[in-house]
Amino acid sequence: MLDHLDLLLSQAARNIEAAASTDALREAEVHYLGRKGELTQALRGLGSLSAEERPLVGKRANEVRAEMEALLAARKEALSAREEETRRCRNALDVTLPGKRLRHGRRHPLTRALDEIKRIFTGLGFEVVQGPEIETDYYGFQALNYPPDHPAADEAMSFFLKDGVLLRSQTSTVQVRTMEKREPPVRIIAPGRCYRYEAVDATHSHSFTQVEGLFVDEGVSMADLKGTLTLFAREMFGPGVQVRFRPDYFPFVEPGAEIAASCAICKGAGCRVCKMSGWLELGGAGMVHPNVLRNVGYDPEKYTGYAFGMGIERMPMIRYGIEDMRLFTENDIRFLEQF
Ligand code: FA5
Repeated sequence: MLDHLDLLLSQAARNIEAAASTDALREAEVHYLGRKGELTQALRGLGSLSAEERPLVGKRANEVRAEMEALLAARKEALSAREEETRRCRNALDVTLPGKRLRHGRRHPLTRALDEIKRIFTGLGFEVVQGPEIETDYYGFQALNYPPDHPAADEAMSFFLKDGVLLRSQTSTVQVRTMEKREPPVRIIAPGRCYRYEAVDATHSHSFTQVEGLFVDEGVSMADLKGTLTLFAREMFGPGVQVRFRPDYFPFVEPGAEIAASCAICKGAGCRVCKMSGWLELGGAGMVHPNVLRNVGYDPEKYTGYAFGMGIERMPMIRYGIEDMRLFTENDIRFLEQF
């Protein structure tokens, strides 16, 4: 009987070692240690043994069971690790496969211009503020010193949403909103979308972007305005650019000016971009009208200020020689990927 137990153990050891998978190992376990397994069968004969032999065989049977269990556990660990490894390899990526090319996005030329504008003006001490695109009559016209019958307040020029409420036609509305909330000194720029009831062509759209600038303090003069805008134009379009002021009228400034920069492309000699004039119009500017200062509760005897408003689309158009502003909104990848 003892010999039979040893034989079972050596057979089991061989089978366990030979098991190539955890499934095969489970079969071997059932075969030797299961309820109807070899060891249980062998122990059935225990009753027919003599009283001296029985405890010896019983003890040996327990040892054999313990050894088989230890062999099974060791083999199970080895096989599980190998199977896990195989599973991992099967799921692994083939790093040698060529990958899909990722298309790089680019920032839109208008976003780039806007970022550049903010960078230059914040460097000069201006703060960037925002105002609403939907405005009331008051901020759009009255507070900006428009006379009641001014054509800009006409429905033929602006998009009215309902009586007294319209889409802003210029960022100058943000001047008033900002001054109402603060005491001087106020030094801000306000970039944003504007809307006008206008026919679309290469240089005009019903929706476009402007950047407003405002500086109010004691002793601010037109010379400060010219100096600031000249610095801005040189940073934006290159050194050597000149800024030209010509008299112009806006109800909310006095005196008012049209601002133009010398053409950075032809250096003023005349070219296709500046339509042979040597100058490129940037927008309007001037000294804040005393009535506007009064409307926001500032004392015009104490404070003066300048304001300017420029079209943002113009800037990348000048910088990159883009002839038609409709290209900005067409989303044509062939255009956009050039920037
Ligand atoms: C104004 O809008 C004034 N608010 C500017 C200003 C601000 C004057 C502060 C004084 C003090 P104007 O209408 O000229 O001015 O517009 C300024 C610029 O906005 C234009 O030079 C142009 O670059 C741009 N712009 C105006 N209308 C359009 C349009 N329909 N499409 C594209 N750009 C436009």
